[in-house]
Formats: sequence, C-alpha cells, structure tokens
Amino acid sequence: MRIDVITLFPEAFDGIVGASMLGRARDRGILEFQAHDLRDWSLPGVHRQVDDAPYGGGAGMVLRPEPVFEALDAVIPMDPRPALVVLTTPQGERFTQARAEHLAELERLVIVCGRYEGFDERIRTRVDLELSIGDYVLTGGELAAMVVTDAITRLLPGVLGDEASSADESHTTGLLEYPHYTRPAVYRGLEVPEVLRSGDHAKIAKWRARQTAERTARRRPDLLAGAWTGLTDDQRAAVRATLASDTEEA
Ligand code: JDQ
Repeated sequence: MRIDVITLFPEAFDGIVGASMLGRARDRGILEFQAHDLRDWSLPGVHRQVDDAPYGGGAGMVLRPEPVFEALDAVIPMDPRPALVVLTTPQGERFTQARAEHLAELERLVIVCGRYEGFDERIRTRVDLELSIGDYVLTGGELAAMVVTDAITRLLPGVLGDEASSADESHTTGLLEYPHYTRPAVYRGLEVPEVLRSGDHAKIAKWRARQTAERTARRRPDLLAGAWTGLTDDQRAAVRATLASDTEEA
C-alpha cells in the first residue's frame, strides 16, 4: 500500500515512520510512505503563504484552497493506482478499527493534514473521506494522520508476525482483552492467577473468555450491545453477574 501525506511538517513523520513496525513495513516494501511539504505549492512570493484570514471576519487563520488543490494535482499522478483522498479534521467521521480494516484493503491513500483553525470549505470538494481520531482538538492534522497510518499499517499482510495476528484482539472482536501475565510467577507478592499455570488449556480458555466479558462489562459497557450475539452463554452470565454486582456496590 502507498500512503502520501500532504503537510506543513513533513519532518514530523520521520521518527514515527522510520521506527519500529512502520519502519519494518517500509523496509519490506509492504508500505510505501511519502510526506510532501505543502509549502512546495504555496502562493508565489517571499512569504510562501498557505493561509489567510477568514472571509466574514473572526479570529484565526484558514488554509487557502490553492496550495491544497495544487498539491493534490501533483501528488495524485505520482502513482497510477487510484487514491482515496482523506482529510483529517475534528469534524470528520470517527476513525475506528472497522474503518482501519476497510482502508487497509486499498492500494493507495493520500492524507491531507491541515493547520491553523481550519480549511477553506472548497478543499472538501477534493476529499473523499473526512476522519476524526477522537473528540479533542489537535493543533493540526499530523498526529491524526500518524494514528491513521499506524493503525492501517499493522493490518497490512505480512506486517504482524503470525504470533500476533490481529484477528482476536480487542476492537476486532468488539470486546476488551483478558489480562495477560508473563514471568515471574510471583513478583513483589503479586501472583499470576493459578489457572494460567495449571496447563489445563480448556480451563484457561474459559477463564480468559470470562475475564474478557467481565472486563468489558465493567470498563466499556457501551461495547456490549454490539458484541452480545458473539458471546457464549458463560460470557453472558459473567456480564450479568458483573453488572448486577456493580449495581449493588453503587
Ligand atoms: C486540523 C483546529 C480548531 C481545527 C487544523 C487542522 N481528531 C482531531 N482532532 N483535531 C484534529 C483531528 C485536527 C485535524 C486537522 C486540526 C485539528 N486543526 C486545528 C483548531 C478548529 C479546527
């Protein structure tokens, strides 16, 4: 998959894209990533302007349309594969694991990162999808673009090892994961649950399924409705017991 990012801070992507999983995906040719400096398409003049005051007045500056239109005119033809153009914005559709899975199937993405207090509305006519990574306001789109890139890249075939398939993790099953433990068996008096050391794999699977249900009921009850039909009878019983005991305690 190829991801192009159009940004006023292309160097901001060097660390994250060079490191760890994204770096490895890139080295292996699974991810082609390129950050482009929006200033390359700034207005002519010494100030290399890309922003301007809003029509109608008001505080703050707005990204002008010309640099973004011209950047897209240049970047899209850099590769013949069709590109989905994504704008990161607080007003976009909430970015979810389901959306990451959908985007990971595409051949090409172009992500536009803004700055200032927003975009000239005409920029939206060149965009296929607007994404928000959450209900908080960032200073620009770069961190959102990195989050989107990271979440997609780990889903690309060959990026995660077989030992770390994403298929059964939280946000894919719609449930939170069960607690994990590694050695030592006792650390500062804190013990690994006996069942995990029992070697009884059926019992371990049942304990984990129950923990998953309890933990989701306690921490993210909003996820239960969407995951309910996928729960076993034992998990449903665990959910009911958890919700009932939390009601008593309150
Ligand atoms: C931009 C800003 C006030 C925008 C400029 C470009 N989930 C998410 N939060 N924030 C963003 C995305 C985001 C994305 C792109 C951005 C914020 N800003 C700052 C400030 C109003 C609108």
